[in-house]
This record gives sequence, C-alpha cells and structure tokens, in this order.
Amino acid sequence: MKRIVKRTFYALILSSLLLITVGTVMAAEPGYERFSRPTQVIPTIDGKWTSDDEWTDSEFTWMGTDVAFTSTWDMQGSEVYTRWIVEFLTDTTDDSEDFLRMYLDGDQSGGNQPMGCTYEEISGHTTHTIWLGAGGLWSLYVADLTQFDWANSLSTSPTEPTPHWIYEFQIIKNTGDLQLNEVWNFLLQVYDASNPGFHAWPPTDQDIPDQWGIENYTTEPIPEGLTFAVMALLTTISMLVGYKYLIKRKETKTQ
Ligand SMILES: [Ca+2]
Ligand SMILES: [Ca+2]
Repeated sequence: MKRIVKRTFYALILSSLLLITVGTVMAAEPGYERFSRPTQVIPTIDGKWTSDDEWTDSEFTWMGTDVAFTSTWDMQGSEVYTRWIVEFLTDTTDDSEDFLRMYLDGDQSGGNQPMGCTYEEISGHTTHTIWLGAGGLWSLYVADLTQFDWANSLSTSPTEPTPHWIYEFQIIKNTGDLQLNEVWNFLLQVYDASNPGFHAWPPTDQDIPDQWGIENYTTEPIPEGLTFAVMALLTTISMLVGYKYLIKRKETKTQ
C-alpha cells in the first residue's frame, strides 16, 4: 500500500511538471482550470464504462465526493473531438427533472452575460437540447444537434458498485455551427431531483461567462498508474489523513 501511495505521489508531481499550458489566460473563475489529455482508448458513447480501459487516460476532477468527471481529446481525420464522462455517484433515481448542463464559451470571450455562448442540456435522461445565449437571454436552438453525441444510463462503475447515473458525451469541436477553440471555457452542472442535489464546476453563475472554468489540454499521455481507482484511493487517503489530523488536534486541545 505504501509503495502505491509513494508511486502515485511521484506520478502526480511528474504529471504537474509535464503539463503544457498552451492558452493565454483569459477571463475565468480563478482556480478553475483543468487539462484534457490525449485519448488512448476511444470510448463507446453508451453511458457506462464499456470496458475496463475506458476513461483511464485522463485525470478526474471532483465536485466534492458526489460527482467526478474527466475529458480527453483527439483528432480523427480533420475532426477534433473532446470526449467526456460525468459520474453522478449519488444520483441513483430516474427523475424527469434531473439534468446535466454543459455551458460552452468556445472562444473564451467571457463577459458578464451569455453573449455568443451555448449550453447543451440533457434533461430527464431522455432529451437533448441546445440553448444559445444572446445578451441576457437563452433561446432554444433547433439546428445542428449532430455535433453533440451523448448517452446516459444507471450503471455501476469501478468506484461505485451501486448503479448511478453516468453520462458520456463527445463534441466535434471544429465543424458545424458551434465551434470550440483549442482552449475554451465551460461550466458543468448536474442536478438530482430526488436527493435533491445540485453540483456545478465552477460553483458560479451560469449567466456570467467570466465566472466559468478553463478547459485546457496537454499533449502528454497520462502517467502510468494514475487511474480513476488510484485517484479515488488518494481522495480517501487524504480524507483519512485529514480526519486523523483533526482527531489529533482535538486530543491535543483537550489534554
Ligand atoms: Ca462507454
Ligand atoms: Ca435522480
């Protein structure tokens, strides 16, 4: 166990050193920038972990302990893909009010109102719609839904044996009406109507693109051993260490 932790620690240090920042820093929520790695295994968009080696090629970003997501990028011919999985680990119920919303600012133009931005919405696990931002308003967009391929299902995953909602989607970035630059900004929201649970990355205003996060990328593949399971293990270890530290502080205080 100690060896795994040590190796993973060094892998994390190495990965942070290898990350290549390619974008100019634009208006975005401070502290919310993530890096997409090259796709090693092209995922099947079926709303679940289709094979053990799907989604082992990029680090996961967590929203607390309820939601984990990651993305990869690759080129197929002249088309550039961004591919995503979002695991809503605590949503185990099929509600028509559940949703996932992916807000996109393809050219990082930001601003204080959704001008020239879009959001992709999956509602009730059945319906996909696109909304266009024009000034202070969002309006339904009816053309060109084909750039966005998606699926979701109540399924188990490597870290959660209870069936929960898993969303997979991919976007062709450089064709169609809604284009995304190499580096772009986004805000991701998921909602469980039963719990009820609302989670967002960043947890900011969806109507103010200046407060969204940055989707950057690196050309470096993921270091060996830095898988979803290891990242989950690290999260557990850091929580345990934090708990032990708190207990120790409490003991010291009461002595
Ligand atoms: Ca899949
Ligand atoms: Ca639900």
